[in-house]
Amino acid sequence: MFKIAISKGRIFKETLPLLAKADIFPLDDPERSRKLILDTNHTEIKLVIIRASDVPTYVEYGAAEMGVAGKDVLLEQGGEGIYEPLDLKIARCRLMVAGPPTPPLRRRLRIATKYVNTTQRYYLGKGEQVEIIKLYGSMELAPLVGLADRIVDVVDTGNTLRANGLLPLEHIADISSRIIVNKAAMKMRSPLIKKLLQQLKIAVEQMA
Ligand code: PRT
Ligand code: MG
Repeated sequence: MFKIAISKGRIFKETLPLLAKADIFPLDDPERSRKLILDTNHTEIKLVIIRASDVPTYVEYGAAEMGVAGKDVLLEQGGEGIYEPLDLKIARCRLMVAGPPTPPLRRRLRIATKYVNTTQRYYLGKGEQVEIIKLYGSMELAPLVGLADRIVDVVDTGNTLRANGLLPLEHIADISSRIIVNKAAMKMRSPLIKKLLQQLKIAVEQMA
């Protein structure tokens, strides 16, 4: 069996046309089905449907040979023990510092984010001491209720920031989704992986 780990939602939707160009078609729709392992038109290839932030873990441990993960998730988790051979250029967004137009409440900035490690690294690089508060979602709320002065989150259209009276302040990184591959699988399943990567690379170039 060859498992490709992928999250449902935007990454799944945007990966589907690329997989199609590599002649991989899932036989179920993860938005409708409750199945976590989806069959494809190739009996040996399955799609494993998991949380976006769990994809690198499955691939690192070899529970999936390949995966699709946002660069934001890879930056946060270190991306150690896995290869990152191809940028799919999908699910693009920017990792940003955002906050209200008003000056911060505290002298030492308090930052709410689910990207704790990336935020730590970013402010260390700037030589700025900050306090980081770990949240699991809806970061935009934190400055509105005085929990934090700033947030670090991914921004696409900026509509969510605007709707909550927040401004994008600093750009940390451009984000897109990457193909990741288990290191042992890269050797053991090399012919299949090479073929898939070649087909996906052509698909990405055609989409550009
Ligand atoms: O939802 P869950 O907690 O399971 O995980 P997740 O939120 O990480 O998964 P998902 O599917 O929402 O996102 C998967 C990946 O998509 C992320 O890891 C990013 O690499 C990428 N991506 C691209 C985004 C966005 N664009 C994006 N806009 N992920 C999240 N958002 C959020 C953003 O934070 C904001 O709150 O969507 C909201 C709307 O964005 P605006 O700027 O268009 O209003
Ligand atoms: Mg989400």
